[in-house]
Amino acid sequence: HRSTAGYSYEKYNSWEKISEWAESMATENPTLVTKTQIGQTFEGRHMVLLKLGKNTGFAKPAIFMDCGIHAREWISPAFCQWFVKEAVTSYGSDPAMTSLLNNMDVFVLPVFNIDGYVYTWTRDRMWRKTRSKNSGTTCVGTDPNRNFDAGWCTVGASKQPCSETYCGSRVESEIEVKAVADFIRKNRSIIKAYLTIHSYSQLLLFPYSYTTDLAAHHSELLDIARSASNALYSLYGTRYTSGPGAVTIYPAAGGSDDWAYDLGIKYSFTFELRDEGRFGFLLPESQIKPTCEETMLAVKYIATYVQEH
Ligand code: ING
Ligand code: ZN
Repeated sequence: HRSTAGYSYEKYNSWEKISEWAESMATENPTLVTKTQIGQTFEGRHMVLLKLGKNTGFAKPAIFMDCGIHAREWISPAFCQWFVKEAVTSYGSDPAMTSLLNNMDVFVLPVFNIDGYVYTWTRDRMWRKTRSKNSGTTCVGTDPNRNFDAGWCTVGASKQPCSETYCGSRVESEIEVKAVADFIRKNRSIIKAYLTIHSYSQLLLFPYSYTTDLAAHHSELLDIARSASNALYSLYGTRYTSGPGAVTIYPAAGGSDDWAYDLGIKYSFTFELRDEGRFGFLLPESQIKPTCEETMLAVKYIATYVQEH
């Protein structure tokens, strides 16, 4: 009897709920939503990926968006769920969403670090990393956003397994990171944009974070980020800062956006959603709706831009 009717987009949902929701989304919207698996987590959970887009019978350019790389950033998976809901409910009535899904596919990974997310629900609300075992220590987990092949472990990352920013034993040591990287590599010719959703700090970041060198497309990316932030601001006046990661937040190597950019995906952005620290990772459920509504405007701005370029 599983159905998405009555699903709570304004609450934080457990992985069990999200996983059943993803299944129902696909079965209830067969012409718009396809569910696939890109791999398994360290603890054996299926990594669910939703492909949103009107079936045209030919390959379309695509956008890849992931949520929940970091376990405790609960507003992030909430946004991916919100985005999928908005896609299926506004397709056919909202011109921007209709055009987007007619002309492109949007791959949505609702929770990247599922084992970590489950751990924040059951054991430690402030857990950040994966839940993989490390040899020679009882400390668990690697920071998945330090585990990508982008200046790996050179700056803003630690070689100590007990650190919150442990870069892992090698590039893509994390099975979840390998699954995402493999999927993006396999689809690199069609993926035009990579969006990764974190919290918190209200930032719209783009490469680079592993170096203070400016990206080749710095001014275009800055223009897009500023315009997307303006769109977001227009709804509730929430202020975002835009810029390259290294100088806007802190230098950090091994991040997914830098890796995607160096792979050739020009439109690569990291969102840091609400708030600025009052509640931090413990953003109240009352803020899910406004946060997701305003973030939709920024994501749709970027998606429309990418569609037109
Ligand atoms: N912030 C990101 C982090 O992984 C970041 C910032 C973005 C680093 C892009 C590297 C690349 O630390 C949070 N809140 O996780
Ligand atoms: Zn994060």
